[in-house]
Amino acid sequence: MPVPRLDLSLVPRPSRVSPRPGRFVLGRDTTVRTLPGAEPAAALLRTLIGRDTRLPLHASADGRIVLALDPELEGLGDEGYGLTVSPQALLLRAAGPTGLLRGVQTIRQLLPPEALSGGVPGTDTWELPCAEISDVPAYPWRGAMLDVARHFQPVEYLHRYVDLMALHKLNTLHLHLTDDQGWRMPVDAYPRLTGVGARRARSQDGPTGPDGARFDAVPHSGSYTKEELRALVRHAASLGVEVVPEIEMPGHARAALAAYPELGNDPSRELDVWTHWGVCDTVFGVHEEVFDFCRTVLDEVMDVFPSRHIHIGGDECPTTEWERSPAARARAAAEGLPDARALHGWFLGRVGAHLVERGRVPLGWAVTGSELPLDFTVMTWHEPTHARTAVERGHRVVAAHHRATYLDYAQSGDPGEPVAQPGAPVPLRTVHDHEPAPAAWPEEQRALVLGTQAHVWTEYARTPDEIEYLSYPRLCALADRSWSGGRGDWPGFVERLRHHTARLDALGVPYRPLDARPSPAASAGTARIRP
Ligand code: TNX
Repeated sequence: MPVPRLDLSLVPRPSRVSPRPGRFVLGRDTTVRTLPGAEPAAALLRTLIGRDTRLPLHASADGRIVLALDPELEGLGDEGYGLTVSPQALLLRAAGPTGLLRGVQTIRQLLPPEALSGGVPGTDTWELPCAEISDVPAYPWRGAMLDVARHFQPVEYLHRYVDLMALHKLNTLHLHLTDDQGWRMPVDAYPRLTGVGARRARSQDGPTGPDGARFDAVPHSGSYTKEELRALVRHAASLGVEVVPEIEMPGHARAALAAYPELGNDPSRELDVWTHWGVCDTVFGVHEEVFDFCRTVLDEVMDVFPSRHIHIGGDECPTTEWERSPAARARAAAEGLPDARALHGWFLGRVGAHLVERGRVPLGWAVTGSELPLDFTVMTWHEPTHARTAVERGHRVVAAHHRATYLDYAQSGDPGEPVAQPGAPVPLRTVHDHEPAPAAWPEEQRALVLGTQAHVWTEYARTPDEIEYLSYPRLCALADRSWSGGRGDWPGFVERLRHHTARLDALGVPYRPLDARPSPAASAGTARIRP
């Protein structure tokens, strides 16, 4: 077990840590004093740290653990907090309730790693090193996107995914709920979306080769209930994580078209839920019925997900079908658009306006966002320079270009990597080096960058273990950099991560080992997903 070094072992790294002499001893008689407004943090402390240490952590007016809201810490924003650990007391303060939730995760990381595996039977005292910590995140958006459309994941796993995110102070789970290959959220007004769209007959097996694609013979299906999704939202909120749903349009919509062919460009065409990976040509039509559909679906989505942002996709939408369709071309002309290609931005703008009317912020994938109204927050996924182009125009941006944030690519060039999307690897260091808003940019442009997020697309990652292997430790790197901002220092991160992996071990995360050899010469199997 590595010896924890306070200054090195917290992930993400706090803004300021000063080690102090002594230890705070947590035992059966340790109680918690909760000041008004700190109740959610007290509940989380009891759930997480009570479970970790198997201690009761009862409430009392003279508790040695003190949780308090403190307006004096307003300068630390919604998520900042101050933590003072002395031999006599542990004092956690923040201006708002979310800051306290972040501080609870820091307390957890100050415990010995073995506590995270549910405690050691018979152990009823735990020591925390004394310290003074003042901590504030660099970016308000620190997220992870999980694609549950390509491969459905059980809702229990989404709870665990959120738990692990929260340990790393990540605050946004973006759920990719629909795509060509599956629709996972029930919509009362359109029951066939999950009735038909949640099941595909088979799946492409491996990358498309010179002879085309190969397929397995295994049907794949799954969808959530609204109650499961609401419970996920509540669980995430208790950890200070917001769940942002995504409903893809106008492309990546084949599962919806399989359920409701009348929403397509050619209403008489029957389509299956797509079994290939890649970019599908079939897209929504542009007749009014389609917009009624999108608005109705999004109303139900907003009812389940209270998030400020609602993602409506927008990526990889071939316009060939519209260009060939007399009805779509006529619609483009009637709307005064230059051509059928311009229907893409027009479509998203109309649907986005519906969200804006309801007080939400539309979020879309974008190359640079030039086709989208400025009230869209854009996720620039393509080139690193595109985030800058988008903020120059005035968009708010989640800067997440694929060469640094797509965790479906392999973590190394080792042919023994057990799971990966074809393409060049995205190594741990590249993720850590990603700076959403470089210091050299003008301040007003940097202010428009909300942050960044990682993306776990799941064409090739089928199981929770595979998802977790792709996610860790790269999500630690993204969390570290997006919390610490320009203060990212790679050697320091690696050093802290060497200690942090003991926490991942305790939590049973099948992460890629740090010393797995990065070169193609490495023998297959150095980086195994444990069963
Ligand atoms: C691009 S760019 C996609 C996904 C794929 C992913 C594979 C974007 C938002 N979409 O549909 O799953 O690449 O890496």
